[in-house]
Amino acid sequence: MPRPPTKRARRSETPRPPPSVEILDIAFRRGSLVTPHGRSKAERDRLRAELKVVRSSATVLRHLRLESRRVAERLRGSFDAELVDRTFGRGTAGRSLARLRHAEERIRGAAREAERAAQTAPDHPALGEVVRAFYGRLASFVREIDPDLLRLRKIDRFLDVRPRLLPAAPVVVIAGFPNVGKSSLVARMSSARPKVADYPFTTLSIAVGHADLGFDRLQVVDTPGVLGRSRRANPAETEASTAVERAANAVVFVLDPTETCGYPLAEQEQLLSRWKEEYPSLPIVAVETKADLLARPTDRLRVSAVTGEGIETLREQLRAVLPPTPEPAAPVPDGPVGDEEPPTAPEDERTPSRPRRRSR
Ligand SMILES: Nc1nc2c(ncn2[C@@H]2O[C@H](COP(=O)(O)OP(=O)(O)OP(=O)(O)O)[C@@H](O)[C@H]2O)c(=O)[nH]1
Ligand SMILES: [Mg+2]
Repeated sequence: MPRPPTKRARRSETPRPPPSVEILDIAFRRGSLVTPHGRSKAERDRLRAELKVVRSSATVLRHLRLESRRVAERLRGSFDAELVDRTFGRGTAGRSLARLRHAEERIRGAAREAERAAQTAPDHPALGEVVRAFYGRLASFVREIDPDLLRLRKIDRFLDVRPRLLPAAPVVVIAGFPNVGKSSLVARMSSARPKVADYPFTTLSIAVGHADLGFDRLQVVDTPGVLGRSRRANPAETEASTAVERAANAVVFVLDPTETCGYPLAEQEQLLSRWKEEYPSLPIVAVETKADLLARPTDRLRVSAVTGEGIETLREQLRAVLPPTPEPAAPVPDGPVGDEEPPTAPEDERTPSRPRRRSR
């Protein structure tokens, strides 16, 4: 006998009503719960009509603010704003937020008109007509922005699972070919514990760890391996390049001279040269990793995520190229990766000297 569908399956089969249905339902319910006090019946009728307008519009306005507030806050951070632009289309989130604001203004205007109409309505039926007409306008204003509410909810869910970068602490992005040892280095340098494995494309999205640089709380961003071939960027690469262009104060470019990663050193060097050309104002510290496996003479800093060789020198080199944090840094949390408060500081309070990609 076929099993009855589970609760979760039943829930996913039932399509959720559009946001406007939920919001209006609550608003009309709150409107119907008014109990006016007045000396005469006529006075109570008028007051009831006015309260219905006031309560229902205030409920809708509160819900619209709740729907937009979190996204609007996160979009103040340049990294999140750019990531959302690249993922959902440039300006999409901003346009939806603007349409919500416009709807709010129209609702306020309609509520003011309805309140005035209720004050001069001659009798009970006329008051009923005022409330009916207002409810109709309110419903159409909210229904019109259903696509925007759905889009903002989607963006909110997307941002919820993205690592957050604090605007005030410097950011170092760890980059290089796949499988060279980026995540191992991030784990050695910071609080992040990314997955490390002996095959390429282990890391599929950026992750943020924290390190104490002595004077500073440093955000260390692990990225998926970049091959440097010109092709359409996948979501992981979009995230990584957004982190470099919008958040990085420096890059640690990891080269694997042992070539156990599976990519020739010459190819890795070519990518490094391209990065230097593309980000001329960004300090790029090139390191050769897996120093425990190969002792080859080099002018670059040799590091090993296994023995810790070169890690302290790398920290010193980063200290030298990073701008100091303007305010005393908060203590480094022990929590999971990317669990910080959303960035809320305005653009001009952010750590200075973000690089800009050279226009091609
Ligand atoms: N001996 C040695 N092995 C290392 C070192 N660093 C990384 N490895 C090994 O190299 C392999 C790849 O390491 P990851 O840190 O996952 O490399 P990744 O660059 O993050 O790889 P992707 O996320 O796939 O791009 C793993 O098997 C690591 O154990 C090192 O310093 N010494
Ligand atoms: Mg990795």
